[in-house]
Amino acid sequence: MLLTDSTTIITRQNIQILHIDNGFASAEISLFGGHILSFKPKHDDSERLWVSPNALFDGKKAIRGGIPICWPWFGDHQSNSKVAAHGYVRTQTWQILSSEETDTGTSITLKPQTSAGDGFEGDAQLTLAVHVGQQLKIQMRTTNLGDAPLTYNCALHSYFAISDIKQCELLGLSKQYSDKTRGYQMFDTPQPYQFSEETDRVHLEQPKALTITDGKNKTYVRSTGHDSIVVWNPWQKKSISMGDMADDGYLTMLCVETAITHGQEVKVDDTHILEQIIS
Ligand code: TA6
Repeated sequence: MLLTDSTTIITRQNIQILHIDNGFASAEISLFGGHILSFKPKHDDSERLWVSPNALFDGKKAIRGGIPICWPWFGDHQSNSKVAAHGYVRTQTWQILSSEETDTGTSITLKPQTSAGDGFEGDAQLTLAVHVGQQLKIQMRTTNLGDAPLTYNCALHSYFAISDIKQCELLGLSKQYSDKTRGYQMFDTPQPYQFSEETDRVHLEQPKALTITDGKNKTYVRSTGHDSIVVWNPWQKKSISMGDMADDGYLTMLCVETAITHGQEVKVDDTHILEQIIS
């Protein structure tokens, strides 16, 4: 296996995890799902990502927390109720394509076992490029290998660690959003953007920079290649209903997802890149 000096393999239940520890940060990437589980910059040693204490590491169910890779669709499939929500790559075992130490950190590229699957007609290759440095830079690269344009949706479904959702504020969104909890009706983004109930929103704007503040810490989220930002907190009732979430799990997490939810076309031989940078 291609490993660098700062990378080791650890095992958690049935899953192999890349543990990266360099001069800038430590991080963990599960080979199940190509799923980043942890990012802790050395300058403040503060974990940016949230993983449920009840998450399953059985190699079957998507891990609750970290950064699930939703591809080649987001949410429920538009026409096929038999296929899993958020696509089929977050429950595959991925393989390392390359790893490299650079003067700004550790770069790892991975790909799923297959980019083909029920529910997607495109002939594409998905690769994930992760750079662990002072910032965590994640790129989902979708290359069209076919002989016709393809269209897909996706998300870096990032779960951020916060001290208390009731003290949390999200800065940087200002336009309208579609509210899944209210029949996908459109509403204006609240100012200040605070949380007091189940929140499941697709913001139809492409902010380059967002800030999550909880009164103690600030997490910065920068995005490119997206058409929307998804914001999700299940709140208490849904947390209780989820077996891989503690009843009060909603209190210390917030999903801010860099996403394509309205169809991204990729021309033949082209590559679309969805990028999220966390600091
Ligand atoms: O990103 C928000 C969302 O689509 C919610 O509707 C909720 O389903 C969440 O993703 C988690 O989905 P999962 O399939 O990981 O339980």
